[in-house]
Amino acid sequence: NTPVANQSTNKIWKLMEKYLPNTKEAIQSSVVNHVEYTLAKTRFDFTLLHCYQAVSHSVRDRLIEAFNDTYQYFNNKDVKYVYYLSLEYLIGRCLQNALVNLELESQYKEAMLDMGYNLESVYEQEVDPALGNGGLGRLAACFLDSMATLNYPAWGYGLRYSYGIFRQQIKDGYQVEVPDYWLDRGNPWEIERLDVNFQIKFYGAVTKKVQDGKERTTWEGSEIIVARAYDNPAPGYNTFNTINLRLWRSLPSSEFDFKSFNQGDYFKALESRQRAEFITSVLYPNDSTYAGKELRLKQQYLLVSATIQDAIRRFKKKRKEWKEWPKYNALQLNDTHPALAIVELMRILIDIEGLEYEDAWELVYNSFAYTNHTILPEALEKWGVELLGNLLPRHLEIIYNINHIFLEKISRKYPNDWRKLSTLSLVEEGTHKTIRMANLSIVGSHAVNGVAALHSQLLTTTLFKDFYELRPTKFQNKTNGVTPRRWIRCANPGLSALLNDVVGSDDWVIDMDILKNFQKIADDPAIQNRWMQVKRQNKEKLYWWVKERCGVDLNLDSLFDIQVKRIHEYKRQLMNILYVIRRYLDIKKTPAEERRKLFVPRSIMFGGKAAPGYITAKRIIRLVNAVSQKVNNDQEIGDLLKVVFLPNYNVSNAQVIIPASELSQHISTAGLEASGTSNMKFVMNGCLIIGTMDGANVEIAEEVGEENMFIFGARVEQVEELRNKMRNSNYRDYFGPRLTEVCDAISNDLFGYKYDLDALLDTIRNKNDYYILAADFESYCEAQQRVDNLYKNKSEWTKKSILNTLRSGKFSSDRTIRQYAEEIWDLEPCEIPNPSKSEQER
Ligand code: AZC
Repeated sequence: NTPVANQSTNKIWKLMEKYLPNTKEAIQSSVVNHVEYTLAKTRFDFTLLHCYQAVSHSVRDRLIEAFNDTYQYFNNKDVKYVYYLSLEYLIGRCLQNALVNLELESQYKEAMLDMGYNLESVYEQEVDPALGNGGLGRLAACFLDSMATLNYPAWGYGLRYSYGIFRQQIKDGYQVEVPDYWLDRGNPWEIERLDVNFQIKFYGAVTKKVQDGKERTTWEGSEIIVARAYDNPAPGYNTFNTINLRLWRSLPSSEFDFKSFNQGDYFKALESRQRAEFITSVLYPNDSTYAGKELRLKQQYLLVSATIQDAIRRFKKKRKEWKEWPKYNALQLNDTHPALAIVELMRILIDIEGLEYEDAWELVYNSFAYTNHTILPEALEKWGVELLGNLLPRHLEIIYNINHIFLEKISRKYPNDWRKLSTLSLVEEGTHKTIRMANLSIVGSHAVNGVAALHSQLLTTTLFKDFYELRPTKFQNKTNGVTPRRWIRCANPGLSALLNDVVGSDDWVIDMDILKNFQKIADDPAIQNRWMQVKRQNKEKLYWWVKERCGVDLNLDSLFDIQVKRIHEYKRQLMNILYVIRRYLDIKKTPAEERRKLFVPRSIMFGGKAAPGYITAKRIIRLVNAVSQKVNNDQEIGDLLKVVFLPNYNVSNAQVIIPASELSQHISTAGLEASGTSNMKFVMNGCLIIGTMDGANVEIAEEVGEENMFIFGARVEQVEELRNKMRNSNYRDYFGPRLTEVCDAISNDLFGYKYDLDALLDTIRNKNDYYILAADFESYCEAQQRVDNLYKNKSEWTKKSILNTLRSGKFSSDRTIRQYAEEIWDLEPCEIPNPSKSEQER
């Protein structure tokens, strides 16, 4: 007997009404249920990994309740959504973050301890999903946390790569890349949506026909695949709101290669299915150079097309009129990687929905906004017209159309100004004609922003100067931020407890600005002592981490001095390691009995991945390891200086490294680091910065005070002049004696690897020093001397450390996201009632 539909759904709803209880017994029984029924494990073959999986499933059940309620609520309230489009998300481990944000960490700790498990070691079982390269991907993850915490109706959209960024191993001092198949133990956090699939087309032909006196264009793709949704709940803190990171996976479509199949070529047919799966197989491991490969373009289009189709479906369910689109949808482009979304929405509106071109453009323009993350020319995406036109013929046509109309306006405004026309054009002419994705993103967006004040200013005066002059009001700044939930509350429990005591509550976790009110504690000796104890415990944790992975015994009393970030010439890890050599030579020259008086013991650590094809970056890693080997084994030096390369820098390692660090290096050539975000994490964790006036360092100096940092080096305005000066001289003139001695030591084979290292030095010799390392070297050495001097005074150092944390409020991503919501997205928060706070049923 089939039940009457209504009756059966009513019954289901009744049964679903209750939320899972969070008593110790309820938590334990839910974990045990998952052990038995989800994992099908017995007590005889049960490991710590299974424990992690069962706990995660139990936490996920709770996330799902919040997650479903959140979108149901948004839907009922008929809110405006923001869609955050990004090819990268470095979300890091999920278990602890979910427990902290659901405010269930202590309950789970107790429940697990009672069953004989230490929750900390359960956390360690989780793989770190690394679906991004660096700053841009981690920023997207911090933004999700803030959007959920601030109750904004938001969706994150990205790709579910099977292989994240490679795992870095160090063999013989060289970087070796190992594929990161992160899904091999399953992923308890994701929800596969078997019923959310969209068709994605590639290649094929465009046809035009006249219908009712109107030209109609259609595009038939010749390769059709499917994008399937995988949902990843992102819980807010101190709220029941939980939002979704929807990641697309490519799959073959059901209409797979029938021709081969019917011709009896079974294996050829299967091969074409596998090609479809390959699209979301691997993340491109380039941080700041653009790949130019067809597969990458396919990835970008897949994200864009599936996301736009999903957003349109959601919009249409409410049966709104098209003109209401911008009122209900904001789309944010995380760099130009998803810029084709502009064109895809145009295509659907014109070709499928039948809108007039101008009407479609208005909807697109008013809903899109674009964030730029770098002014490095090698990172700017330019797709070859041939490649693009072959893969997406209709999109190329639309781009030409957009450009045509745009350039017509320009030539009316600036008659005969060919320079303007050619720089503003979406098309770069030449033997190899390309489409400039940044120009497309600017023209198609109502707002364009940089990621720190200095960077945004440079955009309007250099890279996008002509666009700025055309429409100054379009350009904005949104200084980056990081989430204090992951970067203090999860990563630094000792500091969190201390801040709770100082503030008298944990309100700072959602309102970092209140820390400013407690600055007088910086002078309090009792607080200073506790502060030092917390740092010491964090240093001990890193000590063991380093001992286990690098086999080096660090001196816990030494200054922990750290530079962790992608390896790039503009970030100048090379300057750091050359200074380390300088220090080494100076110590050696000093009589043994005076060394400890003159030099503060230091443990200098480097970490970061080099793009696999970036030879100079790889040589920098080689140099660090060569120096490390020499210095660490020099009996004369002992624990006065240790140098370590920390392998495989990623989010979960950062959570150990950052809280343990005392000095952190952000020493890019002025003007080249758009913002930096780890600088913010270090400051929050009471770490002093040695840095240039670049990116967000400038604003950090404004907030914490230059006197609480070690600022050095040329300012942006001086860089070009210094380069010119170099062009007219021999490197022996602009190197100065201290740097010359260091380079000579390397060339004289003090560290071995002469071939590699000489090639590396050539990047700064012979007028090549584009990153003005030599010009900044002396001032860097002086700043390092100031570091030593201050470290000798523990109380002064600690005072500055405390002030760094208390004055870091601006750099919470909550502040950043509020600004995006108010100044770009025009988005209101929508908080769903919290059942745990009001005993209600669903
Ligand atoms: C980075 C910038 O290099 C970094 O300065 C910034 O903090 C970060 O974005 C977040 O805005 N850029 C990238 O990771 N990648 C590209 C292509 O810019």
